[in-house]
Amino acid sequence: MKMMKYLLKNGTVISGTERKKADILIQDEKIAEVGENLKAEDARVLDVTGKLLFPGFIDGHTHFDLEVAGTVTADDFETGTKAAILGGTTMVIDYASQDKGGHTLGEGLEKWHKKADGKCSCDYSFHMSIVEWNEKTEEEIQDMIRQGITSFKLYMTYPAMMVDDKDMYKILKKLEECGCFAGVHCENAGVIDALIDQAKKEGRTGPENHPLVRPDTLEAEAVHRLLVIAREAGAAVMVVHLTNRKAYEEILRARAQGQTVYAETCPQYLLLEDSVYSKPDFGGAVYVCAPPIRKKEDQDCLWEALGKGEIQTVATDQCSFTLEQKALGKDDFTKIPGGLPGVQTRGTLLYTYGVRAGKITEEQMCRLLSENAAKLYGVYPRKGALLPGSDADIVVFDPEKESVISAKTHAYNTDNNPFEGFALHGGIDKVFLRGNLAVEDGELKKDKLGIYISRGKKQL
Ligand code: DUC
Ligand code: ZN
Repeated sequence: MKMMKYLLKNGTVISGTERKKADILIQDEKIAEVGENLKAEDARVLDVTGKLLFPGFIDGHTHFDLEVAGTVTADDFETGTKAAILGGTTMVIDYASQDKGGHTLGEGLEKWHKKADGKCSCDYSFHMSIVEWNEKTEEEIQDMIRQGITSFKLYMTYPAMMVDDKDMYKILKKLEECGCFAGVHCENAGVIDALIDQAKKEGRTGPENHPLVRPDTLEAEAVHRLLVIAREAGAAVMVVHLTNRKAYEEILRARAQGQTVYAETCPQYLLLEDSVYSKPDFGGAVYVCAPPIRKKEDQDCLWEALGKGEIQTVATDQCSFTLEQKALGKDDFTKIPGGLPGVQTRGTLLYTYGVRAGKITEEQMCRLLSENAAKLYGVYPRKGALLPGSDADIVVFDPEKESVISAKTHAYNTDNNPFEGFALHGGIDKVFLRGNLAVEDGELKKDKLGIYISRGKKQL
């Protein structure tokens, strides 16, 4: 079917390095031209005066349709990617996983394709979580690369997923040899288990104990250990969902020694404080995620790091549950399924509390939400850029639109939102997905247009 041609007139085009007034001509799935005074008689002209035009946001960390603690996330690829595109995210990279017990990466990938295919309203790809390392897994890395998977995930916590230091070293080394890298969940599993045992012995069962058994020091220790192992392996590595100053300082220390270390953080670590875990009536359960939400001084540190360009991406770790699901841990906080929704409001929160607050610039926002992820995950400049030839994934952002986040109006399949009541100053006006006007006036006009994106090697 012939696609509509669009001409976006008089917008402000944002890249990672500049903002400029320009028109954008969209033809088929691609950006055909970017420049002043563009004309195209057969195009639908949209006046975007006063609007910011960002490359479609990329969320490099989501968990849709994932089994956690005996239940499955409330949002699957269908509802999750609808929420994503309504928030300006035109591509998600979800975590596929190998299963423990002699299973292959290939099986894991197939399982995730089945979960996602035909259901997505934004484009998608997968990272592959490696939970078991043997000769077969090692051989499969090249298969993964051939199938467009160039980034991997390793866990230093969670018994069903974690790898030990020996395998960590071997995996990081192999990935580096192949031009790939891993994002690593850094928390010290053993000491966390000991602190949980202690809490249980003392009869402490509520969600306020969650941050106490997963302190910042145990994240920092794992980051330190990871970076020592990565140094020995000569491998670049990424720390995902970085939450606190002590862990951040470990990254700076390793970088000062010449290591390549990428870092990701998430809005919940930038905007929420650990007092949320003490909300009455089991209210703290909504915020249970790992690593936990930290203190104000950690937020300040993360914002400062974003401003200095020391953190490369802001993703979400989207992993949503209903209150009923959270109540699985009513009598035992360790049974509360961990995770929060976030994929819909990453851009608007970062604009409101980052750009408007003077903590980051619009160009930095572009890098943090789109350009850096595109480069790291091997899809630049097809994604992450508004250049001739790029996919026409475009967020038309209204800097003056105001709203308030609420579970009553959000698109997630959940009845809770950790950012409930947060005022937004800046909102999504329109979203194009590969040349299709998918979101207009806050509504999804075209759904399930998302396709699997095969990725290349990193360029950052
Ligand atoms: N942390 C969570 O809270 N949920 C999903 C995975 C993770 O790392
Ligand atoms: Zn995660």
